Order: sequence, then C-alpha cells, then structure tokens
Amino acid sequence: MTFTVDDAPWWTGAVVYQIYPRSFQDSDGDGIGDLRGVLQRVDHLADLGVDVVWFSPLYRSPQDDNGYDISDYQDVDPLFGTLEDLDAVVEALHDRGIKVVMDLVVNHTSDEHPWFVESRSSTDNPKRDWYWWRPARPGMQPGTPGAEPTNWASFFSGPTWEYDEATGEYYLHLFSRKQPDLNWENPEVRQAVYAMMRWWLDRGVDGFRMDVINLISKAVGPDGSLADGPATTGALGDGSGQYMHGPRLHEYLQEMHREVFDGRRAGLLLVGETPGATVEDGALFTDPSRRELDMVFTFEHVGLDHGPGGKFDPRPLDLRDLKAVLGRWQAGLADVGWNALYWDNHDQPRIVSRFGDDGEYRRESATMLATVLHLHRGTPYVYQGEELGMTNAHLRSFDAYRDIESLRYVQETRALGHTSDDRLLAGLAAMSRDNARTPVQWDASPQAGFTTGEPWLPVNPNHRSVNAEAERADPRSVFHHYRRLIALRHDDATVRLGDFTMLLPEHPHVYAFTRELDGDALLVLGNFSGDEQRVDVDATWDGAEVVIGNVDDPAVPHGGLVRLAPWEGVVLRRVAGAATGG
Ligand code: TEU
Repeated sequence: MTFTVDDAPWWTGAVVYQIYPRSFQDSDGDGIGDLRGVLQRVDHLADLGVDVVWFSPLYRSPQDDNGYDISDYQDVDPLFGTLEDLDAVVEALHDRGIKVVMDLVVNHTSDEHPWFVESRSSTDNPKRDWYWWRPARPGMQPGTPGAEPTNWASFFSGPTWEYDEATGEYYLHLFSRKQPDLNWENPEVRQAVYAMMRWWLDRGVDGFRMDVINLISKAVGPDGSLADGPATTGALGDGSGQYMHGPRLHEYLQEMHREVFDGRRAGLLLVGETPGATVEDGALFTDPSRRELDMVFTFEHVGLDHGPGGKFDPRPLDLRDLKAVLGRWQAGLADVGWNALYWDNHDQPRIVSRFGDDGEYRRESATMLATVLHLHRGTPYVYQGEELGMTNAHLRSFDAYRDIESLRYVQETRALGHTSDDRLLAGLAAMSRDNARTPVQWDASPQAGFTTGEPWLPVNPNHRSVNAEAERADPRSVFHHYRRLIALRHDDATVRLGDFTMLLPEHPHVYAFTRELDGDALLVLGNFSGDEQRVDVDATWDGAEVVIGNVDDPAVPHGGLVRLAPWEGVVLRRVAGAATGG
C-alpha cells in the first residue's frame, strides 16, 4: 500500500472544495461573483468542513474562457476585486483552518498577455520563441483554408492555428484563438512560470491545481517540425498524440518540483488536470518517489456517456463501465500514487442530472452518488453547489448559453450542417459546461441570494426549493449528508487508507465495494436506479452496523442478502467476529 496510517500525507484525509468565482457570490450587484462575495460565505465552507478551497482563475483576464485566458498572472481581475481582497479571503479561510489552492494555467496565456503581445510583434522579437509560431504548410498560400501548419483540431472546434497577418505566420492554440500555447521547450518560459509560482507560494497560498498540465510538452522534431494527427472530421485531425503526454512532460514536472516546491513542501497540495491520462500515466505523475504531483484528475469516468459524435452526442451510462474504470484506477494506484476523486467541476454537467435523478429522487440520488464517491480511496473534490444537490440548468435556447466551448461547437456544427437544431440543443442541455456555471443557489429569493443585479447566467428556477438555506434547515438534506461524509473521512482511517475491493462488477444497477484496514471492514452499496434492487453480498455482513445511509431504514444484509431502496446509498461496518465465519 502506498501510504500507511503513520506516514500518510495530510491530503489523504482532506476534502477539497472548488469555487468558480464568477458564479459563487456577488457582492456589488454587477451580476458576477467576486472575492468580497466569497468573504460573505466562508462560514458555509467551514460548516461543511472542507480542508481546502481551490479557486478557478481569479487573475486578470479578457474572460474569453472565463479566466482560463490569463493576461497577468500576478494580479486579480477587477471583476473579482483586488489582490488585497484576495489576501483577506485567504486570511479568512486560513483562520478557519482551510487551505487555499490557486488554479495554474500555464499551457497557454491570453493573447493579451504582454508576453504574447511582444511575441507577435515581429519574427525577431526576443519573446518570439515563447509561443509556437510556424509558417503555412509548404506550397500553400498563408491564411487560406487547409494551409495551417498541422491538421490538429482545437478542443473548442476548428483548427488549432491562427494566422497572424502582421508577421505572416500562424500561432498554436489548443483552446480558443485567444489562448496561445506557451512554448515550454524554451527554458526562459519555464523559469518565468516557476518564478510566478514561487511568488504565489511566498504570498501564502497552499498549492496549485494545474490546468491541462499534461499538454505542456509537444512532440517537436529536431528541425522544429510538428506532425499531423489521424484525420477526424473534414480536413481536421486528432493531434493529441503530438501534444498529450509529450516527450518532455515528466522532465518538466520534475524540474518544476525542484525549482518551486523543494524545501517548502509540507502542507502544499499539487493536483494536475490530465485529460486523456491512463492509469499508467496516473501512476507516473503521482508516485511520490518521482517528485512530480500529489494526484491527478482522470477523465475516463466522465467520458463514458460521450456518444459516437463526442461529448455533445451523449448516451446513457452503463454502470458496469463506470465500475470498470474507477475500479481500474483504484487498483492501479493502490501500491503507488493517489487518486483525485470527482463527479463535478466547472467543465462537467451536474452529477445528479447526469448519473442520478434530478426529479423525484434528487435528494436520494445526490446523496447516494456522494456516498459512493467519497468512500473511494483518494481525495474527494466537491464542486460548488454539488453539496446542495444543484441540478443542470435546463436551458432551452441557444442564446441562453455563454460558454465558449458550447458556442463554438454550435457554430461549427451548424456550418457543417451535421445535425438538427433540436439535437444540438439536446446535446447542450445534457453536456454544456454552463450546466455547472449557473449561480450558486443560496436562498429562495428572486436571484437566489447570489446577486442584487442581473446574473451573468440565469439562476436555475428550481432555486425556490433547491437552495442552501433550505438544505441547512433539513437534517436529511444533501448538504448535511456531504457534511457527514467529510467528517467521516476526517475521523476514519479505513475511509482514508483502507484497501479497495470492487464487488458485483457485472451488476447493471448496484455499485458495491469494500474498504479494509487492519481487520476493520466497510461495505459500500449504491443503487443507481429508481427501482428496488436485491443483491447477494455474503453472510459475514449480516447484522453489520450502519455508518451512514440516505434512507430512513438503511439496508442491512440478512443471510447475505440485501434489499436496496431506489437510489439508496449505504456504508456498513462489519461487526467484529462476524468475519471469521464461525
Ligand atoms: O479544461 C481542459 C479540458 O480538457 C476540458 O475539460 C475542456 O475544457 C472541455 O470540457 C473539453 O470538452 C481546462 C479547464 O478546466 C477549462 O475550463 C478550460 O477551458 C481549459 O482547460 C482551457 O484552459
């Protein structure tokens, strides 16, 4: 086992809460959340009991991708407040024993960052090589369709290359054209990033969540060439083989560790966002002896409901796939490394709408999903509003959407004439990132207590019943269930460190596993359906003690048989002596 009770790092017992500042709490009536707003809500976080807050980007930004396009890494965007406001928030959180992790977006900057402004100014500018500039494809007229240096498709639709008239070359942007990729091959770029990271740690933050950190190394030939990827749609191809887990990625991460974290390691949290990572990659990133990262966000489990046409062409989840994927990550990081556990974040639809039932069984399914996730081995992440059982936005028209990924997808798909508007809208309603980005629902008042103005994205009408005030008043609520799960992790070594064993891998509706540590054993059962389910565990669980449940009369096995109510989730502790079978 990677860690024992005696040497486990602090974050094995921690729960992280993600704040998406624009949608958390507005204090000045402009309809956009801000830092003074966060200050009003720190007690909500303290009551929930979380150990760490991760802030999505607060830095100066043109907000093309809601702050993931940064024009000054060392200042706060005026939309959110000032550096002094941030200091006040950090202090208020630290006072409550909550650490603060900053988003680190260094695969790319904004095109309005002074580095890029210089870089694009001339081919011989000293910062030219800080980004990926390339001429048109040989024999092609620069700026014409198909003349892009490679065929890579952007995460946000269309090509990854933007033609820049001023110098007659293209620059690379894996995301929007306002997010040019930094050239990590250049040691000056890396040193500038490390200096900025040290500056934040010196200011008192406790670590970083590293945006698409596995994309920073690109496969570049000795002559500077970049290769095409396999063709996908139209003229475009999948370039991920050229920029995901590139040849120098681990070298860069180890260098970053030496330059930024060595000598001040205790108490920090380093979590990487790594789309496309396999379990084997995960083990390389998080093996403590390699000195790279503490944990990474995997994407496999949130890709299982993507259909043949991609994420906006969803298909129903097959629970067996979910168990296979998460079980594989549990097994693969059992002896080395550590998992980050999540259902929701600012890029994903709301879990209760996605894998649960956001109607009749909202409370039951949200609490069951939380139970299953939080009982895995790893560090759980709670995304703002998840602890309230917030649901998808259920937006009904194209104009309601704000997210650049959704808008670009609509534009491209319509241009290609690939699908009907109805299907497009259904895809967005199920999968758009805006589902996660509607304002946090604090109370039943007209704008849910989020703002006194007009919110940048509409408040979900269900805030009249789904809101923090109502949740806090009801002891059976989703909020109190999350609070209990977080406390359980703090108190229970088996939850933190116990070995994980998946049960019933072929059952289509029940998620079942055990956690065991030094003779102590927990059984976790989750019914992913609106029907009663009867399953056979084994008789050693007869009469087991209920640790946490989400229905009035939680399921306990008799003769090895257990009956789960619709969307029931329960954690049982084996009673001493029962395991002997005698
Ligand atoms: O996301 C990276 C990523 O791969 C995605 O989840 C993605 O944005 C999209 O959902 C693909 O379908 C990170 C950030 O979390 C995201 O908000 C940013 O837009 C992106 O990087 C660029 O910085």
